[in-house]
Amino acid sequence: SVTASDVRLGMQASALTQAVLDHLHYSVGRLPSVASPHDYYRALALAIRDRMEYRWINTTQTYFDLNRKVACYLSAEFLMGPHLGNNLVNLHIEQEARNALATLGHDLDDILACEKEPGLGNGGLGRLAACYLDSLATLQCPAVGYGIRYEFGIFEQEIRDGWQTEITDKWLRRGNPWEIAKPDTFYYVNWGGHTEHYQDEVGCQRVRWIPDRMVKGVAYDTPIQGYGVNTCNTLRLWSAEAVESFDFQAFNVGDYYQAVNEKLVSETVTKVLYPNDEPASGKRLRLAQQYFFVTCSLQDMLHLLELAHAPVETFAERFAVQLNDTHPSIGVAELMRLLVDERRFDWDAAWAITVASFGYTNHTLLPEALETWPLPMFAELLPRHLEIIYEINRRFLDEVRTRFPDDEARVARMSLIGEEGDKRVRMAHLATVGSHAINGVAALHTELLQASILKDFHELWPERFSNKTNGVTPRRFLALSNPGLRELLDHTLGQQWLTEPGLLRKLDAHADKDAFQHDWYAIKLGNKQRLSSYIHAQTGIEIDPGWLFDIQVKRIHEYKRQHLNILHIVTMYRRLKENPALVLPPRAFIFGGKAAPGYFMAKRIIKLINAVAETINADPDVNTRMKVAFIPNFNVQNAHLIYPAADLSEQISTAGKEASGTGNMKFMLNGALTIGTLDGANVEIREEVGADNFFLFGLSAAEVESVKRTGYRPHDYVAGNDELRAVLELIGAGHFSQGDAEVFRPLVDNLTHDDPFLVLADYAAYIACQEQVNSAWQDVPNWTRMSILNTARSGKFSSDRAITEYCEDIWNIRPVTVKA
Ligand code: DL6
Repeated sequence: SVTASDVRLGMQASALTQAVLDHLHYSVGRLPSVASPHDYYRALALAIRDRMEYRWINTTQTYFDLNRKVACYLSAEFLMGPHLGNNLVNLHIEQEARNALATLGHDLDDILACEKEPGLGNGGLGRLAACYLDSLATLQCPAVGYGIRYEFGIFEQEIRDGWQTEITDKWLRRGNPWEIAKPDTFYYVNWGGHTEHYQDEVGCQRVRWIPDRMVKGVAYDTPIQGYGVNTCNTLRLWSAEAVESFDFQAFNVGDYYQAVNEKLVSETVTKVLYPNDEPASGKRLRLAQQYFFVTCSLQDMLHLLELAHAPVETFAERFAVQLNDTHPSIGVAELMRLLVDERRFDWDAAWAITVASFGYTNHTLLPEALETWPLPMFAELLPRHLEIIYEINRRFLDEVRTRFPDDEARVARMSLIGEEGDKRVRMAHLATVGSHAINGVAALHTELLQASILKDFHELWPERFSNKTNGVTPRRFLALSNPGLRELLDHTLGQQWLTEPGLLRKLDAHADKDAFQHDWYAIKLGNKQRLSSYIHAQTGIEIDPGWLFDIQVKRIHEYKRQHLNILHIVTMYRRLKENPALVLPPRAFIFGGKAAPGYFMAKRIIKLINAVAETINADPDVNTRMKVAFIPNFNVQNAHLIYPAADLSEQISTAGKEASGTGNMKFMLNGALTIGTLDGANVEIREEVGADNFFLFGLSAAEVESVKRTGYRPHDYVAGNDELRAVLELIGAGHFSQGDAEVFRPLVDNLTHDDPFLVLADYAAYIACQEQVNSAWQDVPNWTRMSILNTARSGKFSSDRAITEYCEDIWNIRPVTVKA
């Protein structure tokens, strides 16, 4: 029999069955006989949350009692993916949940499919933050993720007539069982107004900010369960609400509608996630969002210090505050304001605390993605912060002048205020100057960072720079999403590989064994069957699971070069049309990814993929040997089906442009071979797996720079390569667009006249490399062997390794055991 306490906490199937029935009754309010799968989803989610809540409270209590230093990961994006499946894995109760639901007449997989994932991120940067939270909890490290509870996350993508259309992501429409609203945990956030300088009672010059608008940031907490441990950390997301007193004021003077309007305006702050990949300037609301979540988070830390009766002077001993890109970098000025203006610290003491607390991770070198804010806009929204930034800059540039006398060009380059064109605040400089540790996200990226955009800073403070190569969590991206492979690994290695991914290396010894290869191949085939059914259901396209699955899923961007992939596809299409007897192993070219809504070229690339797909898939001359599919709405949920099904992972960005990539790691972990350039973490992937097990092509980052310096003329490549010319002509002439020669003209013209990402320069090498792929694929045992070696050597790319490095080198955070 199931006791009352079992209903909340029991891990056996019988207790879970009872817990689901209880929640169906008391929380969802539905009779089991009429409850929908979604009702069961909610009931099971609430039952699982109960089990985490117990660990969550213990964890919070343990950190508080022990006064341990906490990592505070500040990120404007957390792309968490569906929670339920992951929590079942981390609590080790998948099978029990499956049995419990079966007793109630439901299949766990159908129930998991009901979850609407919180898409509170654009891509790699937000998903990295989510992997890091998983690792922090699994490694039992005290940590909080701080971010924004967007009402609408990343848009949902539908493909209509081959074009991307954006649909509002109403992820909260049916509620969110994973979060707990904390209406009593809130902070005020001010905007606008002006500042006043005054002398305090002891004769010190002080500044007071007189804002003219105010909103409230309210906490919503989500538990983050570690794998196989009692640690359950917190993701705290802030939601904007109108301040009641403001409403009442208007109400009292009789303007009820103004009061309601005030409320609407206040709450727009957290309405919607901005797409990245668009020029990062000029978006006032975005700066407001950044300040909003950063001040709430810093005020929360100060409040926690107060609760612990710890002096503010110990801030940096209690909190390691990591800036996930420049989005939270206004935190540097805000902590100074909180300490100097509100806590009356003197400047130097406040600055020492600030720099000791912050670390900054850079995620991009692309100039258009580097955040700068026009001074007038900044001054209007955050007048006091602008004054603080001027003062930080004045002191910092004095230091630069002392170290590098008579070098005013250097001073101008390093200033926090950019003076080329309209004056702007350079957020990457603010983040760098305000942090004791600055890192890139892959070895090559860190090198380039130190040699390019932060070169002067690296010369000034070399000791502050380090590399932290990204990582991904093997719990979500293998155990949860590839259950077949998980079982084989558990059986071969024992379950410890999930927390000690170095153990995967032991697979090396099995890579040549026939029986093992046979099992491996069968699992991959099963995964391909699964994906094939999904693609059929989503697009109507039928793909034979026995074909080579060649997959490129990621944001659509010119630097990621989905169009290079398309040029290869069209090349093969032409060859097959011209020579029907050509021997070509059948291949499915699979794409997925969203384009920023305002990104003209990226949206045209999606249209091109779909147009080429339509022509090829309908052509009996070729469709027995090649097919093309674009999976709509790439997200974490369908990523679970995609990565495990790949034979070939396309990582073909222009060298020097992809900071790291993490999709490349997820594919590798699931046994895909990579075709790629020497870019981002590809370099390290190739080092780990060995050059023989990686398809390398293309210019290196140094060669890309040198080609650009000496004057790149894409037209020369067209003139020198008949096949390339024919491929571009075919696309340009409207062969894939029913004769419409206009639709792809901008793409073809851009490639032949400008080609900023050197697609044409790498074309020939890419085609040649794909021929190597074809011959390798035909040797099934050897391909399977290479696939096994990819998984075997992927251990380095676990987010546990990355987080351990952050904890040891930057944060000085140590694990804490939370008792049961
Ligand atoms: O570090 C996570 C991820 C990298 O793997 C990608 O290579 C990089 O493009 C991405 N960067 C961004 C930048 N967004 N902004 N700003 O998403 O970060």
